[in-house]
Amino acid sequence: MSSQLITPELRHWIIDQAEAGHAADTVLAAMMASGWEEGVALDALEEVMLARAAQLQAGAGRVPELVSNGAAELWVHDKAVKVLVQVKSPRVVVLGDFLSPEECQALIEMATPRMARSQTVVNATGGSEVNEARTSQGMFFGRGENELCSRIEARIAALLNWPVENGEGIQILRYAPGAEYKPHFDYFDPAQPGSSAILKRGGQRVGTVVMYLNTPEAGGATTFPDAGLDVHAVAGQAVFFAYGLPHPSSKTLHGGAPVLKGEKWVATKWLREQAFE
Ligand code: PD2
Ligand code: ZN
Repeated sequence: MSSQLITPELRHWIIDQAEAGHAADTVLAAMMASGWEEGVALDALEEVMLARAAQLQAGAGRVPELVSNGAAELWVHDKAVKVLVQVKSPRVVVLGDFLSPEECQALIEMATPRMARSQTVVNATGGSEVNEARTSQGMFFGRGENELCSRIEARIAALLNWPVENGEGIQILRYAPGAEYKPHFDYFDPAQPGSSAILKRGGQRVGTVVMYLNTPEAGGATTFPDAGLDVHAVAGQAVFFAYGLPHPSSKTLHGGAPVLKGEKWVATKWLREQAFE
């Protein structure tokens, strides 16, 4: 079996079937019903499941992943969303029209009275504190706090085939001119003593969606130094990235570059391995 025949969509579909508890026979029958020749389908099944077993043994869990039919525009829950750029390693997807102009504006308006200097989680203790690496202001909505948050959460869940319950509440950040978020990883460093307390609630973070609520006049890109990638902040667009292992080898080091002119507003959604209650 040439792995070139196994598209990422097929690979995910096979893994999803297995994880949903369907027997190999049932999956094979479904593949044959959609036109696969038996021997080829069997080889593909075996190859995907062996690779998956090796991945799990290496400690990598399931991660959120774009549900795609390969089209440049996808219908996601309640909205047409554009797939603008995809990077395989690190896994990064840039999306267009992810939020409507009205949704961006409403998030900014609802967040404005609740903004305070951003804090970051202190991995050593599990607490949080103001951090010089993060000169933005921010607030958190509770998950499902209002109809708009629920709608966006459902859209993200559908986009990435990831349960709404495994998501943290949406965070809003505002960067004034000169403000930045220095490069960091979003996962919790398992080696830090404070991480075990954080991980009890929902497990590791495995994916991030940063949604841009406005277009700064200059600066403010989300940078991925290990991938040589800068994603410009454009109102309504979003960048999704996933990290199967909480390790720098995920190449998901990323930062918010200084805003040079105007301000920058983003909404961030972090996705956990398990239900975040
Ligand atoms: O605002 C950004 O571009 C940005 C960059 C890096 C946001 C985050 N990280 C985050 O919220 O984790
Ligand atoms: Zn981040």
